[in-house]
Amino acid sequence: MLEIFPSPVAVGENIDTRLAKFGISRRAFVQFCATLMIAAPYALAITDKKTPEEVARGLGKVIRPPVIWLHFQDCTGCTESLLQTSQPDFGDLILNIISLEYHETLMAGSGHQARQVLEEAVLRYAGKFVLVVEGSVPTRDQGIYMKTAGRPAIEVLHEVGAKAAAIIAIGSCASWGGIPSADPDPTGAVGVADLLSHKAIVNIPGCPPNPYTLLGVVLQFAANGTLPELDELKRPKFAFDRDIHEHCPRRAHFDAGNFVKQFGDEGHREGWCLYEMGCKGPDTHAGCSTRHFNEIPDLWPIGIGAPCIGCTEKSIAFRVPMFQVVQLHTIAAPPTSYAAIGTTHGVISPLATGLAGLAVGALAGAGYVASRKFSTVDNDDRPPGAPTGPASTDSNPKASA
Ligand code: FSX
Ligand code: SF4
Ligand code: F3S
Repeated sequence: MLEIFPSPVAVGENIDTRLAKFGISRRAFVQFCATLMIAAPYALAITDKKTPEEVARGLGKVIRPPVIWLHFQDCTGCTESLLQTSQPDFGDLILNIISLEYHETLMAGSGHQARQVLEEAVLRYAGKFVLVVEGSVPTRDQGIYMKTAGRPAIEVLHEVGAKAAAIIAIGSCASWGGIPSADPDPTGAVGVADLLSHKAIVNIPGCPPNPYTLLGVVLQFAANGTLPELDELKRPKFAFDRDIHEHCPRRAHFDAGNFVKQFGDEGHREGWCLYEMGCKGPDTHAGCSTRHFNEIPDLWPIGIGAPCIGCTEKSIAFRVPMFQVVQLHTIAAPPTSYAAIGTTHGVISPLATGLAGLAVGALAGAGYVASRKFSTVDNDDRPPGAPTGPASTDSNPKASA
């Protein structure tokens, strides 16, 4: 962890007091902590506890962190993914765990009234609040593309950002431009880190990102004044240290050479690998394959049959064509030999021998698939019925179709 803040934020009431005041059940909070423990393992680092009840006891003592949330060029999907949880209590819970002082989409006020709320919050919590930025910032033509309360977005960001203790860029737009920065990038859209490089910034990319990653970072900061360890793109390692392909439920089909060729074909209906449809999973770091959205099993792009577009990668989403096949840089072929299978009693039954024969047959098949998968041989050269393999180049006829 990066020890960048001398002491935890210490303003306002703690989470337990707040939840009791608003009648939020202990059960809902414990359930929420259980989800958090899986999605953002930082919680264990904060409280050093092992069960959801223990984590809830530890987090309950944390002072609610003041958060100011600014919107720039975005679709509001980041906010939606935070609040549209499948458990009705969770939306309320989130708004009570953090102290959301200003949020343009959720607040009732507007115009001068809203502007005043922002100014007062910045003043009251100067040097203590977490600034969450959603959306990219237009930099072209003196900011004529976006103004709030008559002032260019870039000015507002500089003014509020200067007083923040830490800044979290939520979503790919705030991290490095996202959709608004796609070619031809009419507004000169950039991410927060491009404008406030001297500040402590955490990028949580994704379009939208996983909301539990945000909560994990905010609560860690509130609990002990630290930010999680980051990778070279300023993403928390706890959420972005693995690629999608590593834990993808369709990985067995990739290894076996079973690829969807067209949306709606038999392979697609059977849940085969989407690599040949342009899936960027092998080049994309994110936890989507193990931490699904809104607590609904299989609710993530590949889970519903869409290829990963690499939305958490600066150089992929909105840069590389959606159906272009990625080069395989780090994926090794399946092993050519396997550990011997023995029975626990040291006796090999005729049934086991039969199964072993089947397994060897299957492995020989897999070996054949592996050897074909990385070859440059055209699919037409393969024996009838043989599975196809990943492309050896990054060109895909679908991309130009
Ligand atoms: Fe961007 Fe957030 Fe994509 Fe949308 O607003 S990261 S367009 S999901 O929601 O900023
Ligand atoms: Fe999953 Fe995509 Fe990898 Fe196929 S290529 S196993 S769909 S991540
Ligand atoms: Fe984005 Fe790919 Fe996950 S498109 S949401 S990183 S599966």
